[in-house]
Amino acid sequence: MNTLALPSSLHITKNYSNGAFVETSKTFDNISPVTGKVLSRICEADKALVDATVQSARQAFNGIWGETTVEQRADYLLKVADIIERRFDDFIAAEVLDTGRPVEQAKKLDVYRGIHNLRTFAEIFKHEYSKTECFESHLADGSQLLNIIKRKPLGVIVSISPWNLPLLSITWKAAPALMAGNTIICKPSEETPSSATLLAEAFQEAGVPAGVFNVLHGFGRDSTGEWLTQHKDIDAVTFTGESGTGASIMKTVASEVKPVSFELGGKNAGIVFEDADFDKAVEGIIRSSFTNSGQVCLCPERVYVQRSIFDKFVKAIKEKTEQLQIGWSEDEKTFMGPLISHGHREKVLSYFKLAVEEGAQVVTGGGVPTFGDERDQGAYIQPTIWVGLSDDARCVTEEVFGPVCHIAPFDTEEEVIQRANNTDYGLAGVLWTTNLSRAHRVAPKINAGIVWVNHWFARDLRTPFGGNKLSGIGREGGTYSMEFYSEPTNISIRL
Ligand code: NAD
Ligand code: 6OD
Repeated sequence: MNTLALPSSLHITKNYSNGAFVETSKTFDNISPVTGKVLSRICEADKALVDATVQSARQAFNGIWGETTVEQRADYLLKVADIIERRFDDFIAAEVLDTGRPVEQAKKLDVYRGIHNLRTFAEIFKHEYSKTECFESHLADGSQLLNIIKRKPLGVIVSISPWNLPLLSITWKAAPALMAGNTIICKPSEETPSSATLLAEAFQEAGVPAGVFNVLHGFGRDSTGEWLTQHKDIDAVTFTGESGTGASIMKTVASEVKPVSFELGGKNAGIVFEDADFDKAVEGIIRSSFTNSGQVCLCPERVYVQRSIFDKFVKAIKEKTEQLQIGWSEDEKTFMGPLISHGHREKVLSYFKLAVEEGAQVVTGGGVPTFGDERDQGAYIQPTIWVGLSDDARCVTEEVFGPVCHIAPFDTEEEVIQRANNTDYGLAGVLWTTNLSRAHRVAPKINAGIVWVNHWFARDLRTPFGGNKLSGIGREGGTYSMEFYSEPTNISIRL
């Protein structure tokens, strides 16, 4: 059973605007995906609060935050990171109760990365942000110019984030945005509001000036998300979520030509060559397809296995998948919790049905587990493996965002590269091979923002992160984030 409890300040989860926690009259329920019970009530920001928050973020940008040095901003973020570390258990409770994920995952991935994002961007920007370029020009009349290129922040940033990795996503955006000197308004997903308000508590305790970091709760369309992105006085939008939502936000900001950074959906390919370390590849594909109940944009939902090892691979992955423990977050043996919501489970179950209609053979899973306790009111689902679908089946081309993978045989390197790239998405690829030349040859030919060889999801935060095609626009990470959250100005001086 889960014994974790939300900190009492989150029983009514408030917005954080202009340095104060704000209650609104309209609230919605935060539902546990483990038991279906109400965890807390969330205050939805109304239009007036959106306006007031944008105004205070603008004032802070033009005033107190605009006066800070990059070193002072780093000190603030490092204090916030220390506070998260001190309140580690509260952050774990918030993240685990909202999502139903295993506590072990929240410790090693979510809350760990929340802290690491703040510290890493503080350090990178301290070293990189104040670097200037200089060009000397010699004009025809014999005079000279000195051109100094300085970075400046964009202004008020709106960050809209999804429910799958809540604290990781919000800190991944807020840390570089603030380090560049912007102010930010974060709208977390309506499904996972708790860790965002807890983060606001950390910003308040760290003494970050009012208006610099804000959290507004609510939904997308006809609610906080849309009101924020439609607002005339914001300067840029950084968004993580579905490709379709990205397309709507792009239309919303088009008339004002606002810059966007988009991290969107994926339909990633995993490729297992016959020379792979077999056991590691089986474990690796299971981990990459089913971690977080398959709710990671980087999960491979399409797996191609070289024909000579195909049958053996399918047999082994079936056996191991059936041993995975699905259950309580606090049980150390739990590998997989529930999906985020009953609504999302309906969507994933509709793909289970569709796969069979499209001719799939279900290797394992395909249904809902039963427990005989209150978890039966949760949003649990079985990890599911299909074979036998054609490459153009909807289950092989559309993002399901659940614990699913389709496994298909392939014969040659050229063929599998072509099939892996035959997608509207371009986020990630995973290769399993012990042949170094093959790894070097194949990896750059996969049309994706990141290709992992013999591992998955380990990230160096200095590297670029993002996707091609329907998977996004732009790259963030290290100095790539600096490129989005600031712009160069040329100061041209006649000597
Ligand atoms: P979603 O697009 O439904 O929602 C994301 C956020 O957008 C939420 O906060 C939501 O309230 C808000 N929103 C929805 N409609 C809006 C609108 N019209 N205007 C403004 N805001 C709006 O996505 P989700 O279901 O929360 O997350 C799952 C999706 O996110 C998957 O497609 C996954 O692949 C993708 N994702 C991508 C990455 C990446 O780095 N590429 C990372 C995580 C998740
Ligand atoms: O690792 C990251 O920095 C990152 N943004 C991961 C996103 C995962 C998507 O589900």
